[in-house]
Amino acid sequence: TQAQVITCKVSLVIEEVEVAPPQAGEVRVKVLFTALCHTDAYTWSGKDPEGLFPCILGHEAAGIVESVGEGVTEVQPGDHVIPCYQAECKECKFCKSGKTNLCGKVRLATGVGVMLNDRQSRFSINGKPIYHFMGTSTFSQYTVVHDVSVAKIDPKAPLDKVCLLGCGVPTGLGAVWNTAKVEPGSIVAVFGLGTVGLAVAEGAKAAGASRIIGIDIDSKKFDRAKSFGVTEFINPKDHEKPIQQVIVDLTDGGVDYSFECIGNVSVMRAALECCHKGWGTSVIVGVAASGQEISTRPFQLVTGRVWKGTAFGGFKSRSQVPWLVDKYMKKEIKVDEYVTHNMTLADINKAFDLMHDGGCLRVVLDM
Ligand code: NAD
Ligand code: AHE
Ligand code: ZN
Repeated sequence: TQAQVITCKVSLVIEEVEVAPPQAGEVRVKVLFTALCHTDAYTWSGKDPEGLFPCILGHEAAGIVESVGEGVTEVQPGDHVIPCYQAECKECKFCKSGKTNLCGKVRLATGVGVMLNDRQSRFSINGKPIYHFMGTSTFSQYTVVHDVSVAKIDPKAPLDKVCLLGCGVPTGLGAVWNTAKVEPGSIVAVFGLGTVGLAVAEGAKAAGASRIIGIDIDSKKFDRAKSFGVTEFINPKDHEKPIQQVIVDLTDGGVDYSFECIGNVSVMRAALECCHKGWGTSVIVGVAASGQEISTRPFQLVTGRVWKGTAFGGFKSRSQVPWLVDKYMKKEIKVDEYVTHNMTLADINKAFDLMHDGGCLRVVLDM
């Protein structure tokens, strides 16, 4: 018989890496703390069409500027910063549009794991390049990022906590505040009660939502979700009817806003279809694997439902991450509550294993 392909597990390896000095428009950052986000696991799984290996993953972090390249004016060595995978140059067509937080300046380079200047990587092992990831590569004690991809923050903010403001928490809050613009009194459904889904619930509560329905296939998620604002829970496994029908029946015709925070295209469909006829809006937050596509009957949109998506919650990174840090310092948004585990870089493989545990939200690695 012919030998078959074998699917098996591999570990991330910890290697000595050479990190080149920052070139013009670049910043070298000493990463002090980094958290793991499910997007790192997604790219590592091989399902990300932009995944290029070997690379250094990681994009939810905080650190201190070590050195800057020529022409960098907005940060200097010693500044406390959060790397931003969604850049903000303030000059490109996207940044000037007033319609999006996406930035065009460095995205083509970051999508292929290199820096804009010379289309090369700043990481190498024995002269062999190692690719960057999302323009951040924070699973490294030092990284080089574009100056448009770094937000200077209050030096008093605890870096072991505010590293979370590099991705998951802003994504959930911003999906509600910037993308959906949830109004007081709204009925909201949140699919997936991980960090992103809980931040959606937190944002919806702050926006004055009257009901926040949390949907997860892991009932262990429910208790904790109450303190983030979820008012009712549904486990689709407890129902024979499609989950969208269960929700429509519970809400007199559907919710005003729904958020898919999983990355599952069938759930994305359910999230759209549980929205109220005429106005219900569904926001896709989860990242689905390469080759996956969404579908629904066009009639769902013809009859007024709206399908949207969000990247980094629509926040303009360099302008608004410092504002989010200030809100955390004033105790206006939660951050500590999303950190369930603290480990060191040496334990990164254990940290990835923990992400599959129902009790885990964010693991923060001390670098
Ligand atoms: P997570 O794994 O912690 O949370 C996902 C939750 O979904 C878990 O609680 C899991 O039990 C639940 N779940 C899984 N399948 C389900 C199903 N069929 N029905 C209901 N619940 C189900 O992940 P996270 O870190 O919160 O990230 C969520 C998603 O958001 C990921 O896809 C991540 O890549 C994506 N993400 C997107 C952005 C963005 O800018 N758009 C930013 C950050 C993360
Ligand atoms: N490379 C992936 C896309 C992944 C994706 O959608 N990333 C989100 C951020 S996830 C953070 O945890 C995002 O911001 N997307 C907009 C952008 O410019 O990348 C794929 O599937 O191709
Ligand atoms: Zn992320």
